[in-house]
Amino acid sequence: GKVRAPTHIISTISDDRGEEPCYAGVPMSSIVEQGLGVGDVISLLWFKRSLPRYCAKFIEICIMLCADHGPCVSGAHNSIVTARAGKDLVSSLVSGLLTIGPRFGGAIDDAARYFKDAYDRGLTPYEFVEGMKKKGVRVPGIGHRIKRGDNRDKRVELLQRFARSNFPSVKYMEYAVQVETYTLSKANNLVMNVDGAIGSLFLDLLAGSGMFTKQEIDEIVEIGYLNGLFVLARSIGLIGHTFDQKRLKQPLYRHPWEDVLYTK
Ligand code: Q5B
Repeated sequence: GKVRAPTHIISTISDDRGEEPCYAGVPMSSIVEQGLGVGDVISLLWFKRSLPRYCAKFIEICIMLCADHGPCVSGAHNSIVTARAGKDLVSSLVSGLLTIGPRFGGAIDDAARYFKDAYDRGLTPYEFVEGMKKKGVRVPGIGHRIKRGDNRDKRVELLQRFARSNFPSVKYMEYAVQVETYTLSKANNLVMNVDGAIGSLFLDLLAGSGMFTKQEIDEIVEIGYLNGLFVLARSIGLIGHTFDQKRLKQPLYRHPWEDVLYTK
């Protein structure tokens, strides 16, 4: 019979060999004709399945709410400085993206990992937070440079409100809220941030939608899909900041001497 040479690449999410590209088996024309959105496209390309409309809508809300947070945050600052150094769009974009990590925007996966582990093991918020302190690990998804107990992050409220009205269960989010109540009793800056809200709510989406097995959920959390939401969303803002600087014909950035503490 015919012998197939072993392939060098295995791909399971998309196929462009037919008349039109398919995402997880769904032809592009069908995506457009059904009026699907970017949340549905992410469902197909990242999770390899069509998710219920409320899940796709939740993904879209995450993307919209994380698209930008002004020029002063790490990512936008880097993109602005790079654009002002005369670099191209891709260089300016990636220099901003490279700041996304455990402190800035890239705490979603760890928030999901730690909240899931603590909730599934039945830890009280006190046991969880104090256990993290003993290990010298900051609680991912908690804390913000400008948000406070009396000036909460509106994005967190909006995500929680959507989930409370649309998700079958919000048990991980409620646990994260209890953790926040405890951390706020320690310091006013230890609010739940957008990474913590998305991390805990995505656990609820995965567990409550009935679309994923327990093994699949563990794999998604272990691989770390969720920082991808912030990376994708913030790219919109970083591209905007790059265009803004170029439109404004801003000169090369140089940080003022007065704002540096020169010391020996
Ligand atoms: N402490 C976010 O810190 C920040 C603690 C904590 C226990 C914590 C910090 C943190 C975890 C990572 C995380 C996502 C670095 C943040 C984002 C997107 C953004 C950004 C924007 C956007 C802020 C003061 C005291 C110290 C610390 C203690 C702080 N956090 N203890 N668990 N999580 N969080 N990142 O204000 O005793 O004095 O030594 O790492 O979730 O990135 O808008 O700006 O859309 O762009 O610099 O929203 O919370 O506070 O470092 O001076 O700490 O609080 O140990 O205690 P800060 P620090 P002590 S959302």
